[in-house]
Amino acid sequence: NRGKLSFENRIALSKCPAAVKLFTIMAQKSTNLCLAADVLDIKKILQLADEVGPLICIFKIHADIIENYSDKERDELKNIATRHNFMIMEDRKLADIGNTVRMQFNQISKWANLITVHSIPGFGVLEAIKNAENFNPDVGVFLVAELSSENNLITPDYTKKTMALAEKYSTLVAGIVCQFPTAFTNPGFIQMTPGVNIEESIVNDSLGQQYNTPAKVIVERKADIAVVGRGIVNSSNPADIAEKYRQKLWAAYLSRVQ
Ligand code: BMP
Repeated sequence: NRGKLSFENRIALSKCPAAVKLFTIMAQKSTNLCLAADVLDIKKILQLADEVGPLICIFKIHADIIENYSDKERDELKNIATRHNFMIMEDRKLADIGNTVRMQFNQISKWANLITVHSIPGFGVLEAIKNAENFNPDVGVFLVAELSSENNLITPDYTKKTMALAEKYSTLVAGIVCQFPTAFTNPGFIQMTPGVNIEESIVNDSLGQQYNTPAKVIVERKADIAVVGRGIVNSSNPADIAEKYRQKLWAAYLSRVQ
């Protein structure tokens, strides 16, 4: 039962260096909160990273929505990540043939520690990344096995086959983006679950996103890391609300492992 094991005890069960680092950060900082910094303005992104940085394990971005994201800002974000000890995730959801993904992955690896990848193209996508000439073994993949959006096209069979790929490439795959504990059993993988809001009354947005509370995703759904975007970034005081999320998520984790 992977949900009962502590993050410390799962470090030795992972074959992926990025997962080892992430488990360690979570245990050291007492946080299983990933901030989805879906903001256009690079100044706001850097400010968020600095303010919320001490409270999170992952700072997740979509680099393609950021305006004026130059090398200078990439370096600045890296410096903030080092200072506050969090990992940078590019939520690119790579989904092309292996040869193309290899080139995309190499570029993104220059500044991100974790990169999301879709399993839809099949084994070639992970094979290409793993065998790239300049592959950086410290960079980890989060494979998307389920989505949070209503009526998405992923089937139970797709999730099962995604997990077979994750097992085959377990030195590269740090974790799984999914919604339900049934997606996988291996405690070496980290379950990351988006669609989280502290307000019980907020259950969806107008575009199919579905939300659950911190307690529900961590205890019932066995998420190790909860992804929170608008619940934090739309607030006038993101650091205050992020600390509320951190406390609730960490308390839910502690109640689960006991
Ligand atoms: P929000 O909390 O504002 O709904 O943001 C959720 C974040 O998680 C977004 O960055 C989105 O791209 C990501 N995400 C998701 O919502 N559902 C998934 O299944 C996978 C995701 O990466």
